[in-house]
Amino acid sequence: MKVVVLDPRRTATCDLADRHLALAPGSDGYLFNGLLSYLADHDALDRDFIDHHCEGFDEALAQARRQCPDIATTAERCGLEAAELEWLFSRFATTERSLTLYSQGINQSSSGTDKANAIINCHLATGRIGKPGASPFSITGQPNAMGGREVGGLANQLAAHMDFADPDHLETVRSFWQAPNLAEREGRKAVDLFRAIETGDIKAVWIIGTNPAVSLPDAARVRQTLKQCELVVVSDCIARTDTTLLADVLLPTTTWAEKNGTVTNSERRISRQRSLVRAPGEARHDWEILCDFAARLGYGEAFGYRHPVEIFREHAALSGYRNGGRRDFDISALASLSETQYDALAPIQWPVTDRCPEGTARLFGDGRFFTPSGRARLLPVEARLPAATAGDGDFVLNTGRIRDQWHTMTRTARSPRLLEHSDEPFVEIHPQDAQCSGVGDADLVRLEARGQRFIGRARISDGVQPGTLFAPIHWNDRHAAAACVDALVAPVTDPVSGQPESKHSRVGLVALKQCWQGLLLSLEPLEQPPCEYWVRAALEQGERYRLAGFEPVADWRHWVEAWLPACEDRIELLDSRGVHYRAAGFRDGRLQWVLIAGGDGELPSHPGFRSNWDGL
Ligand SMILES: Nc1nc2c(c(=O)[nH]1)N[C@H]1C(S)=C(S)[C@@H](COP(=O)(O)OP(=O)(O)OC[C@H]3O[C@@H](n4cnc5c(=O)[nH]c(N)nc54)[C@H](O)[C@@H]3O)O[C@H]1N2
Ligand SMILES: Nc1nc2c(c(=O)[nH]1)N[C@H]1C(S)=C(S)[C@@H](COP(=O)(O)OP(=O)(O)OC[C@H]3O[C@@H](n4cnc5c(=O)[nH]c(N)nc54)[C@H](O)[C@@H]3O)O[C@H]1N2
Ligand SMILES: [Mo]
Repeated sequence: MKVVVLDPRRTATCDLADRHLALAPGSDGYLFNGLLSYLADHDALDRDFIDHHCEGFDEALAQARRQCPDIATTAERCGLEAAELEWLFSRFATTERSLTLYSQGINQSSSGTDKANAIINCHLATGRIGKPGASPFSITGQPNAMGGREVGGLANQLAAHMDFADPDHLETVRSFWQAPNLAEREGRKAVDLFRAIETGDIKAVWIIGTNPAVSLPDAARVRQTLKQCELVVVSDCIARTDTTLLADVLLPTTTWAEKNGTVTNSERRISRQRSLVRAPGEARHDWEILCDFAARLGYGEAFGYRHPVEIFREHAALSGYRNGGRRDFDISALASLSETQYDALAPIQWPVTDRCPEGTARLFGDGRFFTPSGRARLLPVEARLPAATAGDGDFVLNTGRIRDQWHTMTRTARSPRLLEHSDEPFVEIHPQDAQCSGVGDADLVRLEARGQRFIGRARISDGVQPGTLFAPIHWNDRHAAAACVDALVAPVTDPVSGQPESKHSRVGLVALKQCWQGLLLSLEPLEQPPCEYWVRAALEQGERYRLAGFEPVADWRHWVEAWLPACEDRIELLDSRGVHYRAAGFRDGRLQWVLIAGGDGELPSHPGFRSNWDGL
């Protein structure tokens, strides 16, 4: 197997790859249009498959040729060497078993659906879909992203993958649920939803299992909007998040390990999730809260479920209702599971119907697709660069994940072990840019855009391209002074999916020169530190802060007293210049906190202070 990574930036995945093509940010649409032209010119099409199982091929190819007729043009558009592309295209053309796996580098773009279509076009044109080792494969991110779609958890879909635009689908759902008032139009997608709260069109919002104050573009405005909204209800399993702090009503929920139900992964595999531990405190299951809410509205009878299996059976029945093989999502064979059978359900891939009660490992292998004609559609793609490539700021900011944190850190930041991988917000900067901007490795830097800022530690690396920066999405106001990267991201979205362009924001970069820095260990959780930079990390016992200030501290004792919990005893050291300060507080003869502060670069090196107090 050969592995090729298409990513503007060098990532850990490149360690296992044969080649990394560092294309220009956002240029993937051109690359796949170029590939389609190449396949047509090099006799690498599957004419038989195109003729019998596809529609729209000629238009798609004509458009690809208009934009990217040859390798030279495509290479130029993608910022790659012609030889690199020749290598990739000829491999693709001659390798029958080729997979294209893609995720947010494709989707999070103002033309994300076009890019996905450009990829799918190449696979359809070669008949490489639904065959062993040969398919386009969109990797959904959330463990249950697919499951969320099945139940209609997107604003632009009905339950069971049905479509608002199809009158038959509306009628199917209306009649199944005997719901004459069924919504008939798409709802508002995330970014539009917040716009509607801002204009007062929406006055009450219920946020369940997401942290938009951190993860949506224009995050500062999202926060402001939530503050203004008349009623904000938040259901979360963690008490203090940047979003729960803005709630009028906070509903504590259970989470993974406490829940009982099913989840579905990227390959359509439905798995039982069984609770391992009891719900703590007042926490309740999300489904129970929703049913209670429905009851208060007067719909108690329709929502009188007593166990998740009852909800699952109804969900399965809807998927098969008036389906007749026309809709892909069909698990009707599971509609009569008993509670015991549900508990024992082994992982199974949908469709699961009377015709295929064991599930379906592979879709589309027979060349039949879920369109009225049964043919797959190629779509002409007019490739575009990111909307934000033009605009203020010298740098294009790319954002994404790191290995050992999950999204807004509400759960993963509770683990000291996971924080050992990376315990600070950072910014990857190309050496040339670092030099021009006067940034040294491990200096603090500030990114600016939209009147907002992000402070992180510089990581100088030739893994990012000159003119581009990378910052992680994880840190936020719970964990650091100014590290919510989405405050810098513009709310530009894809017209079809509504997905924000989170990988290509224009930002400015400023080198910061700290006047002092410090390290603090505390047994008890603390209030926010009174300095310009801080980042908090959980320890096995207590917490550790890294601190920095850009102004000298005139009186360390006063600074400490204003912030740290009062202690009956304290030890202090201050050098004659008033630069190095060490202090420790004791209560009941026990060490409560230790502070080591000093001039830049004069702190003890970190290892002894990593995850426990042993270093002391
Ligand atoms: N550890 C960890 N794992 C996770 C998550 C997590 O929070 N933590 N989240 C999960 C979720 S919900 C998701 S959606 C997935 C996301 O999984 P991925 O999509 O793999 O993750 P990202 O880090 O968002 O971005 C992927 C890559 O896209 C690249 N990229 C940026 N711009 C472009 C471009 O124009 N073209 C191309 N080809 N690439 C580009 C970035 O440099 C980055 O390396 O991860 C899932 N897995
Ligand atoms: N700039 C930039 N922004 C991005 C991205 C990016 O790459 N770049 N990626 C985007 C992507 S792909 C994603 S998926 C989002 C993720 O963004 P979010 O979904 O906002 O992030 P999470 O931290 O996963 O938020 C989940 C919340 O639900 C809570 N929770 C966990 N389990 C349960 C439960 O069972 N019930 C309830 N009610 N609550 C629960 C958690 O404590 C947490 O507060 O971020 C998006 N934002
Ligand atoms: Mo995601």
